[in-house]
This record gives sequence, structure tokens and C-alpha cells, in this order.
Amino acid sequence: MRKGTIQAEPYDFEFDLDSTALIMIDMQRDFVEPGGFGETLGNDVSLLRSSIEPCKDLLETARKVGMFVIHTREGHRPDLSDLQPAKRDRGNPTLKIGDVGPMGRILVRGEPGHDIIPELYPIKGEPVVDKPGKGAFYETDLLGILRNRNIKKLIVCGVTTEVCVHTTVREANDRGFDALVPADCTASYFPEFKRVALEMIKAQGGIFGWVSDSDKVVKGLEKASTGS
Ligand code: C5J
Repeated sequence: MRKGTIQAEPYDFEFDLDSTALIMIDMQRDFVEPGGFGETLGNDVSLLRSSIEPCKDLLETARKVGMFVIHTREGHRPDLSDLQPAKRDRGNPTLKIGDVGPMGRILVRGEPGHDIIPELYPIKGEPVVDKPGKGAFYETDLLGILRNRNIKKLIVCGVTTEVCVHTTVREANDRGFDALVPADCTASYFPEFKRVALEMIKAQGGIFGWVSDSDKVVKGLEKASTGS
């Protein structure tokens, strides 16, 4: 047991390093870099980049203390057979999922835009979960991976706050996991949506989970690893 505490809202987050995982949601070029899916939907992708450095700090700490790390990527099979027509047809993007953009086919597995950004690239031993939907539990093997490692608590980072991060936190909550979101490790194309999404997580005594910051999480992880 390597127990610790992270200062968080609505109250401190107690955890054991060996049954807690860090999940990096969709830190992909398609969302964070120009020319990808995010931009085709009319978004200013530079708004997401503030989350990269805090995510990097946290990822480095998690690796240092031997915490289980998982990455997710939103995307589809090259033949688009797992792409629901509702998702394909919604909105009015300049390029649809599967169309060819500056970083290859939009949101298609194996294309450059689908890959995780170099700053946060997975290393050996860190599973990458490919997800066709917004939530990381939907039609993936994430739940099995977490159960096999006896994971009970999650630290959830990534983009975008109110879409894939929020959906994943809600899914985790309904599956019995405690989830904490470090506010600076997540970002939205709509800063107001980020603010409100985080409020929603921690409201009503933590109806979906906890909210903290990367420096507090780093401190908590380091302290738990040294037992001090
Ligand atoms: C979106 C995501 N926003 N990863 N995906 O479509 O949040």
C-alpha cells in the first residue's frame, strides 16, 4: 500500500498509488494541432494547448512513482465501419470524419492526425485505448484493463473538458470508480464550458468526482511514493 492524499474540491482525495491510474484522454494531433478534426469543426485549437505542459508534468511524475498510465484516442477504423451515421453526419464541418485533411484522414486510426501529440507520447507498458465514441468506456476494453489491474481510482486529464473528459468521468462514476480531474490538465475550445464542466463534477458533494490542479496532484503522488 502506498497511500496518499491530494488536496482537492469538494474535499481531499484519498488514494493508493497502486490502485489509482492516470488516464490521458484524446491528447491527439486531431484535436490539439491545426488542420485536424477540432479545426474542421470551426474551433481555435490553440485554446487547448495550455493543458499540454501541466499534463506533461503529471505524466512524468506518474511514470516516476510507478503509477499505471493509460492513453485514449478517439477515432475510427479506416473503412469507417464503426462510425455511426449520426456521428458522421452531425454538424457542418469543412471536412467530415474520413476525409483527407492536412494530417491525413480525419479521425481515422493509423493516420498522423489520429496519433497522440509528441509531448505526451505513450511509452512501453502504457496501454492505448482506441474509442469510437466520446466516453472512454463505450465499446472499448478499458473496464477490463482497469479491473485486471485492480484500479479503483482515476486521475483524468485531456481534451476536451466538457466532451470526452466529462463523458468519461460520468461513465467512470457509474462503474464505481472515484475520478479526479486536475483543472489545468484539461481544456476546452470554449473556456466557459470548461469552467462549468468542472463545477458540475465537484458540485453536490462531488456528484461525479473531484477537481484539483496538477501541482497538488504531483505533490500528493510524490508524497505517497516516498511515504513521507
Ligand atoms: C470531441 C473529445 N470534442 N475528445 N472529442 O469531439 O472531446
